[in-house]
Amino acid sequence: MNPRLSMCRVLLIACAIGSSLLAAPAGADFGQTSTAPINIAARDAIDLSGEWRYIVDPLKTGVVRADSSRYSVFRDMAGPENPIDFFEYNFDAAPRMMIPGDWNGQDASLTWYDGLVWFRRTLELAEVPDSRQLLHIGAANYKALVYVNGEKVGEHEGGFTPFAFDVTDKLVTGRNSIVIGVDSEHGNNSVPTPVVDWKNYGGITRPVHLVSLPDTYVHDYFIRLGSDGRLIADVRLGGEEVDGHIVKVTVPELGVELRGESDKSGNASFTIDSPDRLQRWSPASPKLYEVIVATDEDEVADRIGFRTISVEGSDILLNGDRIFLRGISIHEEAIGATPSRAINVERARELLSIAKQDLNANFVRLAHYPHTPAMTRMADELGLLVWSEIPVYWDIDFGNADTLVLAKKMQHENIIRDRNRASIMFWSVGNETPQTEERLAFLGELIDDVRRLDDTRLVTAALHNVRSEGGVRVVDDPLGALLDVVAVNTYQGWYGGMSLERVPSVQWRNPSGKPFVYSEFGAGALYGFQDPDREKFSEDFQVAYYEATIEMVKKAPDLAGVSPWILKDFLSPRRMNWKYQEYWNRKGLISPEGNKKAAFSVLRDWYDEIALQGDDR
Ligand code: GCB
Repeated sequence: MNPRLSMCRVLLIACAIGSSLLAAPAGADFGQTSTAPINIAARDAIDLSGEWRYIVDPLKTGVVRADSSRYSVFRDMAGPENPIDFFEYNFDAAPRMMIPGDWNGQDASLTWYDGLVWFRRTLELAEVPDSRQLLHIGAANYKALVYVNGEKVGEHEGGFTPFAFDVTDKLVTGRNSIVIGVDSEHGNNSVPTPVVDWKNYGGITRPVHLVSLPDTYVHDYFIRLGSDGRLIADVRLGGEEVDGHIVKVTVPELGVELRGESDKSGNASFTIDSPDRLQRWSPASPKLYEVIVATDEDEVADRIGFRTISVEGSDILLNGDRIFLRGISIHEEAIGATPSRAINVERARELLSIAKQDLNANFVRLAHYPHTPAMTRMADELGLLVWSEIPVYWDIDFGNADTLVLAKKMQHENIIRDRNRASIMFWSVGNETPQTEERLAFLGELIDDVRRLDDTRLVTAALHNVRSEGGVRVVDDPLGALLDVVAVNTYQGWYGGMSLERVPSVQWRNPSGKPFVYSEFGAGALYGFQDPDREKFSEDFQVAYYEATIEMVKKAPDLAGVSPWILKDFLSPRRMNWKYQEYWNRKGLISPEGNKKAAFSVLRDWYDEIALQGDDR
């Protein structure tokens, strides 16, 4: 046996994780002040997926008249057993829709509905469980009000991250009513604001579970290679009396068994030399290991890959070797003429396989908000590096302290949920934000938080403030100084008057000396529209655009990768040109139904060429 491994078998003394953001969750309100336990799919849980009754409440009467039994939808009282004169709602008579799912694609009258919908699911319990019960919601866009048996258990703001509430003392033997009011409306202080270039799908878009947990349980963990290549495991317990529990982290295939005791805050930390036979994760070889995190009362199994990510000058290094990112941007929207926001494992495999196999990509930008764990886990499995982003998009209310709290919370929830995913390379703090002092201070705080929560990945943001100096495009947004990687979106030849002939000769300068990525470029094309004269929106134009832009980007100094915009056409109400768009942003390389446009192979050919040069590690 490897002597280092045998050393791993000794009892290791636990130490605190030591971050204020990782406050002990004992008895916490998971919704607003902390994060939900991670890796719900691996827990003992009742999956509440399936048909839920729904009531559309356009005037938000259930909220405005919450004190009236006639109107308080969330109480779910309408029925013969409650004989008041009458109720203004009745779940038993209401239509049903599938959860997880957005309402827009399931009820034609709700295609563009933006407002409040109440959902109800009943649950028969033969007896009240004697263990701790958490109601866990993968995501609900945008605000959620959660009730169990008529009592409010909490609320959550933010459409793309998980939240959970302890409902142990709300459950009863027999029939239980779970009501979730979801309001998709955004305001000027929300993140994002109402003005975005994608469809604002409403509803409970990710799974809902009733999770059974022991009194003291594994709340979250972060198991990774540190920048020095050592194996680090931080475990945090939640629940009661978190002090003094045996905590074990095992990686059976590597013979690693770490054992320690939790401290007063429920934290246990371990660091060991990596076993020699550890195979590192990479796009070319996406090796995942079974990892088991256990205490004397709880056990959670995960599949985790190990790799290092760093920067050296203008290069991005994966496992110490330079990598060029052959990427593509993706929205969370399924393939199909009436798409859905709800992406399950099959849909994730479908989208990401097109990127990995058909396009020969090694990188995906999951724009512009945290995608479902089905996507990030699939990226782990298929071998795709990931850009993960929060919806700090365009001009949000950067001067508003509450908006900052909200953005921090979203980022915190996203990072805690996904920081065990080897695929994630970048945490992005925003997209195309204005160059102001307020924005710099706001994003500066988010960047500090990322570094506190995860020092094993790179911080970036998609910039768009570019200065022209003697015809050269200079990317010197002051935000670049705070980032590890400078990324920029560019649409010359599509927006603005520049002809495609000029595009290849456009020069760029990146004064930061840091790695430089084109986080977007693209042009619209209606699948099947051919035009030798290359009218905009023809496939021929898109081909010429990609050829010209690839020529331009190839010459960019310090180029570390690209993620053109975008894999698939996606719905966006801003796209109202009925000749070509019909509410679709047509910059996809595939049509809504998944048909490849001609430009797909232009990008694929370039990626094949790069991969042949040996940049695929
Ligand atoms: C951008 C935005 C992206 C839009 C895209 C477009 O710069 O980041 O969200 O969808 O341009 O198509 O205009």
